[in-house]
Amino acid sequence: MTEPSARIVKAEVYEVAMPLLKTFVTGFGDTSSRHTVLIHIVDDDGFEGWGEAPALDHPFYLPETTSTTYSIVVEYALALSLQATSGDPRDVVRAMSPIRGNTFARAGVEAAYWALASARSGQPMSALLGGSAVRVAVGESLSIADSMEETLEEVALRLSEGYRRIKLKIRPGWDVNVVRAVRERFGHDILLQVDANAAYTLDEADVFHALDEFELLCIEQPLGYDDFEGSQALQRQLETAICLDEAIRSPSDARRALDMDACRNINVKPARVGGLVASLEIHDLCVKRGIPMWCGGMLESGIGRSANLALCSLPGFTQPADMSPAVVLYEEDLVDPTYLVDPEGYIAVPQASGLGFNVVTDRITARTVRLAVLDQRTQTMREETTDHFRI
Ligand code: OSB
Ligand code: MG
Repeated sequence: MTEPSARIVKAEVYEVAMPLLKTFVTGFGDTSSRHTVLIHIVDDDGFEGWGEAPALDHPFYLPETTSTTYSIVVEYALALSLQATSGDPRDVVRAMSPIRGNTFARAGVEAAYWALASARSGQPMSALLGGSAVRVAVGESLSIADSMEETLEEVALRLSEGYRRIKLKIRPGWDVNVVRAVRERFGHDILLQVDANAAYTLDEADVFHALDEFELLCIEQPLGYDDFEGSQALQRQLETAICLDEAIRSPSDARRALDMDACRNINVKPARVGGLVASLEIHDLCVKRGIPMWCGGMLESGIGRSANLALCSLPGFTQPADMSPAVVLYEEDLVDPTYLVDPEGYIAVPQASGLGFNVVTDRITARTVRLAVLDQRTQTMREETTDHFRI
């Protein structure tokens, strides 16, 4: 086994355009343009790590955007990571801890160090995190469609492809009707849940009382993105577990939500909660308290999905993950071969060390709209590309 630390001699931060095959429509609005942030580090033994900081372009899901994330990574997170006492990801987390919020930026940098640590140790990332599952059950997160028929067709398609759970995005006017239609067509044997993306207020609790009759796995983020008290009041009125997504942005948020019974299910997205170390903390908390948990997604490329897959190999991840493959979302992935859902509805956890996927640097270069690189002499980041065009 190679020593866990070496000096970082190359660091790059990319903003990359990833055109979606179709607009992602949710309770927070439409996502038609998608740019993501990639972090690439190389050490003096030639080992490398890739990480993704998958904030959305706009501030409608959470405050962070692609631009703010890129800036925080370039101006603060990478610089702090370089001051870590070792390349151990836990030291890197500590070094970046002065940064408040900006969870996506910290998570992306941290992920690159996990991939690097995995490459150096020769062990898969899942094993470094303490996971052992070799495959992950996957569900589809269905965008709000133009018609009910379109939704029913897509549910039928995904079920026939093996997906193990369906998540319907809902918003006022597209909620009880779509859940009823799916239950009527596909029955009660399929695992079904909804995600409101914070589109309702407590005044609209009637909708959730109606949804309570449909044996849903959970109702994800029904109320405001930071409304713990509202969620607690609503959870008291419902049989169905409320799952919090947007509201949980740190392990302490998770503890607070569970202590006050604001939710009985948690969607863990490493990027949203501030990284893999934070995700492990939430995992352990949920296991201790018997709270069901699953891994959400941020429409990551294969680079970001790799870290999510490694995390999902831990035993607490008992419900199917949001992990639609890149072929469903994008023209092409940034890794090749890309990850796919098998006929039983599982994605294989990469068993190779490092990222576990082959990164296609030509595709990244072709899609780059901004790039900053580390100047070794001054230990500062230098902007290489300044044409801020948007594809
Ligand atoms: O609320 O879970 C969400 C994607 C972007 C932003 C928010 C959400 C989502 C998804 C996950 O639904 C879809 C995926 O990554 O496959
Ligand atoms: Mg969600």
